[in-house]
Amino acid sequence: EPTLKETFAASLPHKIEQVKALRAAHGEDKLQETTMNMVYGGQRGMINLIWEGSVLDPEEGIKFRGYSIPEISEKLPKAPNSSQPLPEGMFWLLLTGEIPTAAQVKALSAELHARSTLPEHVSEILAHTPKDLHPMAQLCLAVNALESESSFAKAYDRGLAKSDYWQYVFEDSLDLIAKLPTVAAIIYRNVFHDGVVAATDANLDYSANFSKQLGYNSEEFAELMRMYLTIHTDHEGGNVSAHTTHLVGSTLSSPYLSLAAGFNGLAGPLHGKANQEVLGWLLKLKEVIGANGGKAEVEAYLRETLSSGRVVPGYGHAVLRKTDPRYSAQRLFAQKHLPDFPLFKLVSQVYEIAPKILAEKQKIKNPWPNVDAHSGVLLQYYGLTEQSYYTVLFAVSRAFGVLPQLIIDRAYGLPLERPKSFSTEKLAEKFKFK
Ligand code: FAM
Repeated sequence: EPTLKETFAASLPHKIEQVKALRAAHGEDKLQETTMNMVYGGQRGMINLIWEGSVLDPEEGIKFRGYSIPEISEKLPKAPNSSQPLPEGMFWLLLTGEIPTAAQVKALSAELHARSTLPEHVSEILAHTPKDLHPMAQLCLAVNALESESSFAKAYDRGLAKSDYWQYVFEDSLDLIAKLPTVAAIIYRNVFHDGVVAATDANLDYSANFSKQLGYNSEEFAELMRMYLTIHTDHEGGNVSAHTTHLVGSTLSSPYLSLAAGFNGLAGPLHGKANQEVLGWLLKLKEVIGANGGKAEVEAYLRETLSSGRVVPGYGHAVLRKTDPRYSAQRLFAQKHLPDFPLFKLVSQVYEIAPKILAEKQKIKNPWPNVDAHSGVLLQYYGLTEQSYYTVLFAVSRAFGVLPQLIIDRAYGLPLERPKSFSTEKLAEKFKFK
């Protein structure tokens, strides 16, 4: 059976032709009208990126190459005795648009395992990093330091034809995904435990090995990781981590530097750090309402958050207009594995109450929960209680979603990204506004 690289390479000529033909037929047609509010409003709703892996429907949620989350859970290959999809298969799907066979995914897992060794200087940097430096800042340092391994940067320096860029970006992407769990586990074990990272096993899948490296050996935790790493991969191109990786990559910075830039964006509380914020917010809620808290207390706590000018973390979305299917997937997991866990019950209680309260505020466009409203509670159940670490797990998964597009960007020969900006003065002049 063909490897991932062979499968992608075989599909490429047709894809490139398709793009060419589409542009020849409609290249000068208008896509939409843009308004000044879009420019001042963080470009909401403005179509300005190509992203092949997924498209987000405001009502239906994310579709990965046309497949919904329940569909990928059913169709993607699984580890023995597992009911969760393997993120390795998700990477294959996002890059090629095809569902891989079980044997293809097994071979990819083995290839990632073979590429997972870290250069010594990266472990050394992490060993000398202060423990109170946020784990996401440590991750960004380490991924930048991995630049030493970039085959793309080296080949580019030697002189590389544009048509060959993608092959090196592919190699770097696989290396990066392979090395990230070890980097992430070192950070976790250094900051919160004894600094010792368990050895991996070439026969295990990526998530099972990552779980072991973090120090969690149960099969159920590996199941959680398989789901977690699959559903956090990709969410269209416009979110900050995806957009940033793509933008920086357009300068022909290596995949290492591009992904590190994306991770810097993921670290923000309105993006990936919302999962940490949610946990803090929930634990505070638990403390405030005590053992006998009911609906009225949860409602009061929500109103207090809003009236103090803060956001309710884990709720709302820039594009989605209903419950995030990534939230629903995690809820199903919780209903199966931890139905009686008090923090899960609290999450469910907030789900019953928060949308109504948020909907009262007309400015909030989406009162429903997003992916981050649920993930922390699942980790808490299995003992991974260190909230400041949560975004690092998100980041490991996000690499599986943004690197396929980086490979595609170079394979399509997409140019340097350089939108046009205006000053307020210039805009006023355009509308003859005084
Ligand atoms: N709580 C309170 N206010 C909220 C809110 C929430 N959960 N969601 C939106 N708003 C406010 C928002 O702050 C804005 O207020 P101002 O006009 O005063 O600035 C107003 O409602 C309109 O915002 P919007 O158009 O509904 O949403 P945006 O597209 O501007 O922002 C989010 C989207 C996700 C940044 C926003 O909903 C939010 O801050 N949510 C809480 C943080 C969070 O959960 N982020 C994670 C998002 C997740 F999907 C991810 O990236 N991992």
